[in-house]
Amino acid sequence: MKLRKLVLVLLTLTLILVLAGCKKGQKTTTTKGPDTTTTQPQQSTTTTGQQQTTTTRPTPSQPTVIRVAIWWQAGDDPTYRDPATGEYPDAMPIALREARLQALETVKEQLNVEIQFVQYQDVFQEVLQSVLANDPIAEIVGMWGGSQGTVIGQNVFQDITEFRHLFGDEAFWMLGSMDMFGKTMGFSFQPNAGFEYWPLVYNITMLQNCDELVAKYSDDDGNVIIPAQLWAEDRWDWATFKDYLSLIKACYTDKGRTNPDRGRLIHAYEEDYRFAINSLAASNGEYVVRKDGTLGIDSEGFIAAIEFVQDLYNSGIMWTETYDDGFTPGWLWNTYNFNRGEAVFTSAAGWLIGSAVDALKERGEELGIVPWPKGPQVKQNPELYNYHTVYTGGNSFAIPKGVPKDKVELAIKAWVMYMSETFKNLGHENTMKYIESENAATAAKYFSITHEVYGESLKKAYNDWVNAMDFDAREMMNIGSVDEVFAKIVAQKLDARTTIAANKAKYEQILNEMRQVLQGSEIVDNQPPVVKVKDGKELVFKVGTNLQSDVDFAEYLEAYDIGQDKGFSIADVEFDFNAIDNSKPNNNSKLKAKAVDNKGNEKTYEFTVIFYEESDEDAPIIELKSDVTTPIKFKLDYNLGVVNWTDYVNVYDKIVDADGNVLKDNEGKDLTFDLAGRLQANIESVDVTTPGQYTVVLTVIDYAGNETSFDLTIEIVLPEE
Ligand SMILES: [Ca+2]
Ligand SMILES: [Ca+2]
Repeated sequence: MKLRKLVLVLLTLTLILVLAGCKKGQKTTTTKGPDTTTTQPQQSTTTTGQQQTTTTRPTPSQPTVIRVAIWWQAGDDPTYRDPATGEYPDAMPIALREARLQALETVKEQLNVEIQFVQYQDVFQEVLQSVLANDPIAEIVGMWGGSQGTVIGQNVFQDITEFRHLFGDEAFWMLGSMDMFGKTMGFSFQPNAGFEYWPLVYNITMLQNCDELVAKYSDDDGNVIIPAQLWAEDRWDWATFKDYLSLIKACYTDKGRTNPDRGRLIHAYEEDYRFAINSLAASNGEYVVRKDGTLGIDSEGFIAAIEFVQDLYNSGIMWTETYDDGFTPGWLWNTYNFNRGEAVFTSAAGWLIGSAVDALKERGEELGIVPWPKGPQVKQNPELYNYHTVYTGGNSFAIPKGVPKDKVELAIKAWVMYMSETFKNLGHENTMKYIESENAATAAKYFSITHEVYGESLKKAYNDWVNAMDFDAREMMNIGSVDEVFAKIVAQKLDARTTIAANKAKYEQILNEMRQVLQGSEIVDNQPPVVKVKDGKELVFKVGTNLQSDVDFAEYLEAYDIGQDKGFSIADVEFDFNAIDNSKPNNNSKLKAKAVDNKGNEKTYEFTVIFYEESDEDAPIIELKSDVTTPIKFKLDYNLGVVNWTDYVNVYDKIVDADGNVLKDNEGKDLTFDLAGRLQANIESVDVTTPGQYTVVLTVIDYAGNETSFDLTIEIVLPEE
């Protein structure tokens, strides 16, 4: 215990020193200015005959490198090439790559900045570790939607409020998606397009086939008036929505009409009510987390949205499929049902809209969209209550602490220029025109925007929906679980007001903690330590080895903390040997290792341990996979060094006991050790620059030391074109 305390004191001291170092480092760099590289005249010497001329002309200084860390280099880095073929991957459309490459050139010419993309493995670990070491992984860090909360909670990013002006007219769209507690914690990855949150959609054909609806909502020619038209006429509000749905219920559900495929009752509105509540609260001008960082779920307007959903649900207008717990909607199930024609309305998962269109088209039906109906608050007081579409931020960028001010400025300028140049290179006058054209393309792709009666209204509906997106920090503040409270209120018919009041404190606490973290300067370690097998080591032991007494795990495993527990080592790991069986050869023993850092971050790792019989004399097996035919073809100049040869062969050893008998499983099949990780390949004889057949010699040694080789025939071929 005393030792533990001493370690803590030492750690704290180290931390103070590190933090002091950070500050000092930052200051020094700031004073130095952005670029300490001096401009040197370039000398070029030309020899012409007997005469020697020396010309001196100034050249620009070395470009400043701005690194952008991302999670998917193949899709976002235009300079990325496949390590095997050296070619550009298919992940990025050719036109986009060219536009981006050209934009990179423009940034270099105009700002003398070279943008470099780096791919991280684990954003939760790497930003924290690198910022603590005062050596951030990049000047700009990209994060996918949903990942931000954990990283923001580490307080590793800078507030870039003072740089907002740099975004200007061309990059206005980047701002707003990471505004929290009055700070600008980051900016958007790409403009809102497509379907960021789940939109309200409906089956136009099923509306047309509903006489009750046509009787009340039809034009002079007797055509049903679709919701997009009602929206365009500013008639689409909660009361109309309910009235409209109840007429659909009357002609489908109440008459017991079923869909042809599964014979299931058709519902007017199948819904994951968690999404409906969020969307209807937004269409009533409310937020889960307001702009000022306060919680909005107990506001009158929010409660009204929950009660409205309860009303729709209790009156049988809305229906949902739930998981076994009886209250959690089955995530995508309502969208699937809608696609099968079992519902007339739903809010569809954004990524399933394409499949919805296809499914409806197959039955000769048509998909419609409409913004969420206006709530009473928004109708009465539009100045005070902002009608909007829920937007939880999507993918975004942030700037880590430790990047000096001048470099932050340069990084933002360079990125803004890179993005707007890319849009221009794609043939758009400016970013606004690009966004308009993207939205027009989306509307045209999914909806009948050329329909002579309601085409225009569908176009407007999609545009109004996508353009009304407004950031709600609920996801980034880690309080997305409030959805489960909403679900319970609806499914279990609870009182909205009292249930929200009873649950409010815990969400407020999460928000307050986040607020305190972001208001302070301290970096927060929210990551558990890592325990992993050392490079080149395997947890492989002879039968009978006692792991507890005979094995020094420091030889096999490494352990370190992600974050501030610098003293954490393998000695701090708690092992659990209960799932170890050393009595016979096997590959299903499990070693559990619990690691807790000095901040209480905890993680339990599980490693598979192998026990083998040392008397095994049977050679291991390398065999061609059943679907592989030789020679295996590789293109000229292919980098064979990156080939995973186990894609082509199975590599294993039969598990034998002390008597040499192969062990079998319950079904009588041979038990085997997977030796894929031990496969060696000798490619020395292959000349990838010359077409022809070659032999790659594959070798593996089993745990007892028996060796097997396999000659794999490959062929180097000319590219087809
Ligand atoms: Ca930690
Ligand atoms: Ca063997």
